[in-house]
Amino acid sequence: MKKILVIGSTGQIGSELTLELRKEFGAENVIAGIRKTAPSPKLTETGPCEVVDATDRAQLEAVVKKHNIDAIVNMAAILSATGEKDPMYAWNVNMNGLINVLECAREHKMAQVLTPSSIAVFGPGTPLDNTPQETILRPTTMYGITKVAGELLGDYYVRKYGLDVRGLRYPGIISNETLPGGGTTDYAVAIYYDAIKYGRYTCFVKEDTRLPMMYMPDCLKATIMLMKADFNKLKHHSDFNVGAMSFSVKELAENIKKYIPHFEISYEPDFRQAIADSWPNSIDDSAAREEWGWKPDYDLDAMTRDMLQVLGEKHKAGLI
Ligand code: AKB
Repeated sequence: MKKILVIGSTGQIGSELTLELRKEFGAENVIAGIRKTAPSPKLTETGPCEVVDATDRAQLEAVVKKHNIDAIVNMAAILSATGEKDPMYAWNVNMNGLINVLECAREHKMAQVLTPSSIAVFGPGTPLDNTPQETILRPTTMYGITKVAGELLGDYYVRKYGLDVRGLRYPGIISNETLPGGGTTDYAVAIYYDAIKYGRYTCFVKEDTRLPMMYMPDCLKATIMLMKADFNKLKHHSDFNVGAMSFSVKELAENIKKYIPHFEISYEPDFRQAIADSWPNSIDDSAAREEWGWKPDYDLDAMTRDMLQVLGEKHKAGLI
């Protein structure tokens, strides 16, 4: 890979992944694809930026030609909760954006496309504990439907055209740089911000809701490990389960209380409860471990200590 375009560079994962890829592959070789008119200086000052909306094929094509792009990381997606409010919007961005990326990569004979999937591919009927790599995929959200279709499309382009397409099923991702938006797992980020700012949090899912989660440094590590993995050693392509930790909201709140004893939590479940209930408690990521050596670094306690320290400093500095 010589020139990488990251679509969705201003999102929760995209914003940190773009900077990490610049360290890994050279700042001038990683083009931040942005949609916002005012992206953060961290993106604009550390390497090239271009306005790219993946649903606009002509615009994507122009950026690819201008920078001789030979790999695309497609981080643009409408997540589960926003997708339930506007299913056609989710379909348009997640499906039409992806097919444009795949077609563009095929026509330009690109070296690689990385397009993430999610635990949202699972649904009722999927085993909830240690959910296997190969299992029932019958999601009930539009986001999940687009992610299953995306996995199938990715594998189709590998088989039919020999295009190197890779993807991993992200669990809920927790980070302290850019806020997530429109996901069901967002509570696991918001709880830390509110613990620091107000000492209390009202959660939109019940206390016994348990989901697979991952801290951002592990998410970046997994994504880059998969991008660098030897294609010939991969038996799977677009659908790797990746795990790190799994906890209930109650366990998360208790862990935060260890460091902020006055922290209080209350519960007001909304429509996102049904989405969370349709997703696994924990997942089996042995295929990722076997095929490209996946191993996470962070557990719940290590993540909490880091989150509270970073957000505590940002709060003192008036940044949050
Ligand atoms: C969401 O909650 O929609 C996302 C996801 C699990 O893919 N964070």
